[in-house]
Amino acid sequence: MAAKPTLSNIINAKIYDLLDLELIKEYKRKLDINGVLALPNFLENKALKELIIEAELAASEAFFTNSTHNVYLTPVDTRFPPDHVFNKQLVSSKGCICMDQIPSNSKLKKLYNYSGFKNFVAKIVGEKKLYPYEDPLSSINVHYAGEGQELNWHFDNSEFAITLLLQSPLEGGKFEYIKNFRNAEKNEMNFEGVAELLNGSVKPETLIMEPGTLVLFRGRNSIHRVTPSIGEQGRILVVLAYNSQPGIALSESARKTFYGRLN
Ligand SMILES: O=C(O)CCC(=O)C(=O)O
Ligand SMILES: [Fe+2]
Repeated sequence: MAAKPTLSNIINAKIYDLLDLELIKEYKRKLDINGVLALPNFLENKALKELIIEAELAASEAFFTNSTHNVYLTPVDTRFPPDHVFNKQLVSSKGCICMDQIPSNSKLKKLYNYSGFKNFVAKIVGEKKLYPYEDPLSSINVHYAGEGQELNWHFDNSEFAITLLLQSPLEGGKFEYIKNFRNAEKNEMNFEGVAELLNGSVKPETLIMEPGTLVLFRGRNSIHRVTPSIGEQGRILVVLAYNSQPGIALSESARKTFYGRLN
């Protein structure tokens, strides 16, 4: 039997053995088939409670954006008419705090930097090694969605995303997605499908996740959104962002848009 990894005060070691290669193989298979892998109760319960308190303390420091974007997260393209689905503008609104606003002794930083966790994720997503972002902001973000705030339909730029849900709103705040809805590598944008989704004639799937769930998601070709939060309690979600190469910073324009600053 493989030795248990450390960090058992953060990761729920009763359920998750990060060194179990058979399990990792199964997770990889699930992620490849479904485009998404949800690992419930990944966070140890006390750590979850501590992280919620830590996130609530920092919430007043969050940078709130109300931005419009197309589903492809690209600028308007005048080769398409303004009412074309490529140029259709959607509104997203959420608050965000960055890596540099997270306390240095935070369990989020311990988890993010823990080689056992990085190796576990790397094997599941099929990368040799994972590296942090070069800029001081982008590696860990905490997202807040208060009453009425939402993250509208989009495809991610990054190939995979890792999130940890800390708190759900009483209603809403649901993660909806459709797997393999375009093919970015072949430059197939699926305008027809996207138009049908936006006019409501295609129904997405909903990913059920409880606080403490770790989600691995391939969002480049799977369109997704988070529905508006309803009720006084906001949604709090952590994004753990890695690169497959060292020395990569998030673009200045993206940092300006999402964080309101460059460093
Ligand atoms: O909040 C979520 O669950 C997903 C976040 C997301 O899609 C993103 O940051 O691109
Ligand atoms: Fe996304």
